[in-house]
Amino acid sequence: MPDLPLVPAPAAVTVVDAAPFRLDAATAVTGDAEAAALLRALLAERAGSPLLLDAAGGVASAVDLALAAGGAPESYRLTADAAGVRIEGADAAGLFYGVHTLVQLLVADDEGWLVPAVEIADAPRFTYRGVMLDVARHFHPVATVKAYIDRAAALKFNHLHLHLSDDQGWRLRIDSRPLLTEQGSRTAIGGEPGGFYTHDDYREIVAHAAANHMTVVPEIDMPGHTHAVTLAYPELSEEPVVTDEMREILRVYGGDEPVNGAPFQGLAVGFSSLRIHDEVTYAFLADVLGEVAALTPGPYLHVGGDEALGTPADDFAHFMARATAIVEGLGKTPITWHEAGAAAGLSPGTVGQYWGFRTPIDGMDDKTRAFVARGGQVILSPADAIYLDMKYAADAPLGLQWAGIVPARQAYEWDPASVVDGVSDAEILGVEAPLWAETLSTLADIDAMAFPRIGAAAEAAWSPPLGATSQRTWESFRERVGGLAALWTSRGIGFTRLPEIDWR
Ligand code: TNX
Repeated sequence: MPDLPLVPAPAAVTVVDAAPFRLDAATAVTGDAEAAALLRALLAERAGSPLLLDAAGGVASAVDLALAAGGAPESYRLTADAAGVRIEGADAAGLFYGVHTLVQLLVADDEGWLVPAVEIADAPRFTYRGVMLDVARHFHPVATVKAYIDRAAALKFNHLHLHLSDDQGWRLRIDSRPLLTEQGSRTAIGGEPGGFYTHDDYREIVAHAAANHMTVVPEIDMPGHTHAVTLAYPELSEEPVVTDEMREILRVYGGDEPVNGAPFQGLAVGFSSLRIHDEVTYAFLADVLGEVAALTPGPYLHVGGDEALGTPADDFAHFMARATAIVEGLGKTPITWHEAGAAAGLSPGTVGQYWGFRTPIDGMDDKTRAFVARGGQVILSPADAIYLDMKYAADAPLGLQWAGIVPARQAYEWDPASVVDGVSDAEILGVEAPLWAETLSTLADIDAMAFPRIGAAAEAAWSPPLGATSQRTWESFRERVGGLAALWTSRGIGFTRLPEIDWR
């Protein structure tokens, strides 16, 4: 019998040799009202019509949803047998995750819907489980972001990192610096239309995330990746530093060389920089970061720091030290990409996000350990495993391949504690799967790249280490994730039917 189609794999699952639970119009939901409403909505979506008790029918059985003190944060227990289903959540998030697990368990037979007899005890490995969406290279409207939140939350991700600014566009209205969006948001890669979020749009995203137990992590990427600023406040920017390598990328993928004051619609990275030794730059940071912090209830503010290729190392260090100090002064915890680990003077406690390979090269591991030495933790996003924009096959129509082709098995078979020596569970805040949007214009594009490999990232973030349970093997994963095809289809998710997966 195949493993139950649960992704991410729970900490402990016991299949009980007993009759299943039958769920139908005579099944009542009792207990926590919020979780009950979620369950009704998810079951109706799965079944195509309301599935649970309507007031007219008599009650034959129940799904009981309860908060129960004592478990680890976000944990839950689920038991099902012929008599009923009970989910106990340690907190509201745990109950939410238990409900999503129940929906994954649902199977159809000739007479209706069944839940196999099981006992599940589940809790996350890491507290930070993130997905990142790039809304700068291509702008993605609020509805798309909300849809991605729904998809990620169902896989037990609890942070949404929004990459809000880059060379190609500035995507969040800043009232104190209105030209950023008035001038800097109009276009996207390939001449496609741009866009930006108003404060109300952003609040709507934050609220939708919160309703799905997700925290928004806004990123303003600096000092590189800031060409869009030149459209609005040219006095803040250096002249572009364009290398032969960048010219080659522009030749292959299309796009003109960057010129300050003109929109950049190509794909090259690393040519732009804010002015490091000019105080107007730090007044700008105080305005922008102050406003972003005020709009953001979550504890983190990401200030980028990747690929500042034209910025001398000392200047880069000076800038990142000041940027992280500003974030600290706003009462938030700074996050930066791993390059900033090398910056002496970085604010202690800054979280480092590792985007190197499963096997580090070029001192990426030293830079990453430096965050820990300063009292910070690390988020792991190894590019050749969980960069969801990497092509899954050489002939994939979308995606990039600078970190190689990443089949689902490669996305799955790595362990967060084995990437950087000296960075294991205690030093790891969590795992995040970025989705860069150079080649992705629509929700259908996002789905096609993210699914199914997002499931592998979910397991790295939530489930026990590889091999620690019988489910944490590639063979089990390819069966379990394949068993989610019908659920994903009912939710409108346009996943890619990778031949590696055992789709059912
Ligand atoms: C690298 S990794 C980037 C992004 C690109 C991405 C494409 C990192 C922090 N920066 O600027 O969009 O590769 O995969």
